[in-house]
Amino acid sequence: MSEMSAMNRKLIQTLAETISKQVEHFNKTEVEFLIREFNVLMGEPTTPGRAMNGLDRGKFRSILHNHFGMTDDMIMDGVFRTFDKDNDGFVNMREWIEGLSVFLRGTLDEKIKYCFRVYDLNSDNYISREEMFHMLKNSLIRQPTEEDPDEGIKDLVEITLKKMDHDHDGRLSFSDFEKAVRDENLLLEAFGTCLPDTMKSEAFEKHIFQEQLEQ
Ligand SMILES: [Ca+2]
Ligand SMILES: [Ca+2]
Repeated sequence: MSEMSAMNRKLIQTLAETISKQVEHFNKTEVEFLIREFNVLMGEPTTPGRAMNGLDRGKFRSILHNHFGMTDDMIMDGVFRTFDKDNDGFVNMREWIEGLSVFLRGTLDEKIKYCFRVYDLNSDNYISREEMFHMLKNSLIRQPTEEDPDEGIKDLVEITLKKMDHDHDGRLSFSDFEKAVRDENLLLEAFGTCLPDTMKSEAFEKHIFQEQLEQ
């Protein structure tokens, strides 16, 4: 092993140690693997002291597409926005690990917060009628059964509001959304699939945690 990669190894272990203390659902070894995968995805080795922005929107979206079969642009942008907590247009290493902690292993509470952020397209803390309309239209577009699909979607928005808008102000606050999902868990992904199913999630974990171990 060269001196350089030994140094990287040490750096990654130190970093993993720190991050694993702050991330809910990964242990130190898992964080180490996630850092390695992040570096592979970045396409360049970690160099101490060198500023790294992180995964840009395009790279991040191709991961969602290739590993999790996501195709919906609006949802993929929402997932990107939710991972990119500091809103700098890049998912950095820490955001990657914190995001995956919820994405792959989150509790219901964490997933409710996550989905709400994905669906709140303009980040104003409410899911508006317009946002619901766009997302439902987007996710239903492959089923052209109605003569005027927009009318059908508007009806669906009203039905959804009736079910979820507990304080009747015509939009969903976080507490409306949270209450509705607690009563009926299926509403978690009411506006589009933004979490991986068990099979994809397991395959991704296997790819990160086992295949690397076998190398
Ligand atoms: Ca960021
Ligand atoms: Ca909003």
